Amino acid sequence: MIKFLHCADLHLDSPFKGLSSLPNGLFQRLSDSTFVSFKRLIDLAISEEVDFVVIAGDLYDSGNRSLKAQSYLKNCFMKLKSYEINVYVVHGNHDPLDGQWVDLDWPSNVHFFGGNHVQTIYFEKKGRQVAALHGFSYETAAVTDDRTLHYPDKRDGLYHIGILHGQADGYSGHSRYAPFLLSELLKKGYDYWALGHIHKRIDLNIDPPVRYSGNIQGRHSGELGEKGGYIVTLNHNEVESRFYSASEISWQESSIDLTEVDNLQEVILLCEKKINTHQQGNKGVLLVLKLTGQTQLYHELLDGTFIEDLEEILREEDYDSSFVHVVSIKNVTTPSLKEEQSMKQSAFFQDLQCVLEDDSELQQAIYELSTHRTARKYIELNEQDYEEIKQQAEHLLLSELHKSR
Ligand SMILES: [Mn+2]
Repeated sequence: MIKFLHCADLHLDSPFKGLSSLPNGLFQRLSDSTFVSFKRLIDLAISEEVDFVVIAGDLYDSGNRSLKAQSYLKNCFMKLKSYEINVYVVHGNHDPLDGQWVDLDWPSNVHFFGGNHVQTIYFEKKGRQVAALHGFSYETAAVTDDRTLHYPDKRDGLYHIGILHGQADGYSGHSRYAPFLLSELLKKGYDYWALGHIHKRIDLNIDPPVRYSGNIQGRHSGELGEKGGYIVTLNHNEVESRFYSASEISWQESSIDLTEVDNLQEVILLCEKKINTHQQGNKGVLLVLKLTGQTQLYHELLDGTFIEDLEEILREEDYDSSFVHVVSIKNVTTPSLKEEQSMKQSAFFQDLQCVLEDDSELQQAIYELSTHRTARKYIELNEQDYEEIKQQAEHLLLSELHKSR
């Protein structure tokens, strides 16, 4: 039997760009959150008495691994060493081997997979080989070829674990690094595939598990929910695994339907109620609220001042223990039926619908952004993002139309 922790995409020392306007105490807690989350996982590995820890890439957020992140990691690994727990690491597209960084000496329980080719490292228990771990690190950020070919087949009675930082076929929205087909992974006959790269928990296959553990701390409103790692036990042909949440602060999204609501006072109450349902233990929550529904309040909400004031009213003061902080309130309400009918007759509205239905218009509008050298590095737009841009543009234009009537 072997027991291990599978985690990935630590992105230690993420700068949380674009969130620096959050209140001071909160931003500080967010800045520390990747570290706190990883420490929880290390403590979990120790209390669960695992044999080893597998980290499937992107330990650091940037190619020039920050010294702070490196020494933190080293301390964590040394702690694991004192419990005789090994660590197996591959580097991903965010922390490839060709970056520039201060080279630290790592404790002997830590094994880094090399670049360029798939390497096999054996895990021994009481002097006997019990498991084979296969993997590779990104030698440069741009590993875009399928490397599954180079993973050897399982041909013995050991437990075999594949570690791969890459993009499963059919999952859009992430850059195509080290793409692979699930069917190719299954052919290897391994007992477990520890995947990294996609920041979401996904089981591509149940038995044997082929799994993305997701990242360990959500970094923006696109990375919703609890984040953490899996404790996995392999016992002959049996697999048992359990997800443990470790994230210090979770991103959440919630909708409030205003269809039946006819005054702004009630909107405030509904928001406060919603916020209360998101309180949890001693964790922090960053909440995006969405106002939805066909409502007679549509007009009053169009003038953004109420929403701005509402955001202000709902703000917390204290970010020390548990909190729910409303990051933003998105107004996606639509006008009541009667209103909508009269709107639909306007020529402006009809033009707007034509533009929205024509995808090339949107492509053209954001062409400059998506081809900008610097912007391209930070922005990866997926289908959902495109839909959201469209929705917001529609909303903005309609509110202009209303104001001018
Ligand atoms: Mn990543």
